Amino acid sequence: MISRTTLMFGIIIALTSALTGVLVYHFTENQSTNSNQVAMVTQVATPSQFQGVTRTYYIAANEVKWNYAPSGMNMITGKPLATDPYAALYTQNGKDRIGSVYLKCLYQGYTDGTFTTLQPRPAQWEHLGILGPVIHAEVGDTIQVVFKNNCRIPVSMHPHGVLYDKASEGAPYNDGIPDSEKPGDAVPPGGNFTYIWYVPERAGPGPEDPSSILWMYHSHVNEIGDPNAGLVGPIIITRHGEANPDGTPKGVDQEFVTLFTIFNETNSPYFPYNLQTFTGENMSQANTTDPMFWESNLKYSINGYIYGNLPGLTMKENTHVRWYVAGMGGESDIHSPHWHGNTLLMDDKRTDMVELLPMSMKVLDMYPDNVGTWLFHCHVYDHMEGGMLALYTVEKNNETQGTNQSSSGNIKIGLSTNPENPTTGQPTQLNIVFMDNQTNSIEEHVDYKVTIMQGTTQVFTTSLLHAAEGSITVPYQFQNAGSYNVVVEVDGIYFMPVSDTAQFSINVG
Ligand SMILES: [Cu+2]
Repeated sequence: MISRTTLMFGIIIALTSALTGVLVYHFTENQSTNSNQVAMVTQVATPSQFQGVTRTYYIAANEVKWNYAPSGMNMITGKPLATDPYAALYTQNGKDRIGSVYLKCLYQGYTDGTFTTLQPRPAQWEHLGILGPVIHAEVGDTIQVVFKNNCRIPVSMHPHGVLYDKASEGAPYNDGIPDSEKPGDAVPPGGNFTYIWYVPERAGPGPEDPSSILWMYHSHVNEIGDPNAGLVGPIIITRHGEANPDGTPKGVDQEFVTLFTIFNETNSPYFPYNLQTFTGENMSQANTTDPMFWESNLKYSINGYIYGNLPGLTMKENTHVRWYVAGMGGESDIHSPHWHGNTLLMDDKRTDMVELLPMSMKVLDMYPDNVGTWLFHCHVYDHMEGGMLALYTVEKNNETQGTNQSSSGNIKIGLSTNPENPTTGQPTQLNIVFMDNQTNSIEEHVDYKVTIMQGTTQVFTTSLLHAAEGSITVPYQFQNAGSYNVVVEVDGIYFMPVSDTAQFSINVG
């Protein structure tokens, strides 16, 4: 009998040899114009085979008063920060302390190039906190960032991973190209620039990666000062053919991006301003050579929040949750994010923690099965003391009422609906997840069929379909109120015949 691994290996070899003939790059001339009125003709490699869409993002660097602990509470202990001896050092304002509020320069999204209306941040991205907007793209796309600098310092946008030419690299150094040809390297206060980044195959997931991967962008004019001012954000690239229209990966119910970094406010270009503004009129008590003063300006943060103040890490049980985690900073920035309560898969291996070095970018998949509010924190002792802690919540998925009638016990099938309580006349999404019954990990390459019954009447059925990623979404609009049965029949796993059936009852209001 052919093993699953052998079979998969054969498929990968077949796919690889099929693809190698396809990946031909050619050089085209691209006219990129920036609003500093410098028209440039640049030579960049663009993939000829993937002609995706151009995704335009409007992003400005804005000066923002940022509060690392807006609740005033240590949400992990439930006590006020002021009464917590460790937390008070990092959060309490006084004659000799800045406290928890600092002026920073942050990337913020806008609705258009007039930069008058901030792009509202939807609830599922509230957790981004201090990070700039997520830039989503699919392999084959082009990313265009219309950028404006509203800060008092020169800044840039330097991306990791994606393909750029010298004009769009956003990092000044002695590379033999005159500065006049690289206006994106340092956008002056009040200036603007349009960055063009390409997304060829080599900017997307590798063969062993999940369907989407993380890159970061950050300002690179003052390479240490700018990120400490807060200029950092995420890029998510989805494999060609595996993206939703908005660039997010198909079959992933929710994405979370978390950056673990110790913001060193004494290295921020705004430090003199913050010292003067927040420590009182004459700063007479602030001893900048005192090690404790220096320590008080280190913010052991996750997305710019400390001591459990990070909001919005909320998800439903038995859904496909993708975590992107990154590190940034100096030699103290060795972080080990640890999730209590649930486990994750990374590189097909099971874990509940991940190792981060400065600018590590990692992707983990979680299928939360454990309802509750759980700790999510860096496992380095002194980072915990400094407040590198958050909470995440797994909510009960009321619609997961599955009675798995699997005959062979090969596969576990989960169902949830969106909205949670379907009503007639409103489109409903049935989210179905296939899991391996033994390992509780995602089951890939499932052949399945979905049927919806009302009583003995079949009201909907699909043909035999294939789920490569182990989770699928079936849209359906219920016509009548009442009780329905959703029947999921599995016909094959990894191209081998398997027979399993699961039934779920749904009440439609
Ligand atoms: Cu840490």
